[in-house]
Amino acid sequence: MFRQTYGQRASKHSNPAAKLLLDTMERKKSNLAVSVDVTKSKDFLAIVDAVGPFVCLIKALTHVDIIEDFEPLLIDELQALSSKHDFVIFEDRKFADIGNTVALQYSSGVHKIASWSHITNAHPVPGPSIITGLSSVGLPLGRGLLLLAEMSTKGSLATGSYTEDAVRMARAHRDFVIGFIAQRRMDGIGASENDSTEDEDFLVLTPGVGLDTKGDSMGQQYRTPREVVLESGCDVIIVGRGVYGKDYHLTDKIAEQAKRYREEGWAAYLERTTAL
Ligand code: S5P
Repeated sequence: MFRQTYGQRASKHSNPAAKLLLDTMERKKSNLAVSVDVTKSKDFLAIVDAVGPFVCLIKALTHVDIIEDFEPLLIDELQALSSKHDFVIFEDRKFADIGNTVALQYSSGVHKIASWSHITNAHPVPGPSIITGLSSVGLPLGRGLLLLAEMSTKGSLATGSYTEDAVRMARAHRDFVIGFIAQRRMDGIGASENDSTEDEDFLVLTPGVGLDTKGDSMGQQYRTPREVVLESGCDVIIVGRGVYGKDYHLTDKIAEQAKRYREEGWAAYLERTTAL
């Protein structure tokens, strides 16, 4: 799958959210996702509108509990921007509880995530029951789930056998688990001899991407789009502060940065798919 185009891969996926994301990437020639971690709805919508033309996906309202002035209308506005700019919505909720609880968190409450977010994610720490819980809500709606198999932070515990078990859990639920938040390609990881993995195609969405710095003061670590897409075989680069920095209000500057990351990410992808 490493060398196949996003479009070729889209046609082989049965999960509607995976198909939608791959088709959107091909159509918009973008493997850039922007993560919008700001606290005011107004800033959130202004950034989404500015980066919308350049992204395949918005990691939003990431994380919905950050927004101080949340009102259900914000979801309608996000959906309108998703239609206007043609991007997929991923709520980075990082579910991590028992199946029954996550099913309620996903379907209900103020945010009703399953009703508007094409993709969401979960920590594999509770075991396969977290997938059972989330898929009872998300699968009938055509949603997709990513498992956090690795993290970008210094000292992450999601390594080694934890990562392998996460991939095994995904392999057993391929109708709903479409891939991972991880730092490298995961196809075939943790597979036994009896597993047939040739047609395996997990999407890998990768945070911890920055062109100008190597990290922050709280353990975040950045790699370049080239390292992530070409050297590690990941599919989507997730960029937050590298795009919007501290200048929430300078939408021209934000759009320029999004364009820059999109170009870098796409060049790395083209090199990967055309290399001999
Ligand atoms: O391992 C991870 C997983 C995630 S989802 N590392 C991460 O940084 N993230 C998220 O990606 C994080 O919660 C934040 O929303 C985004 C990275 O933001 P940036 O500003 O550091 O690019």
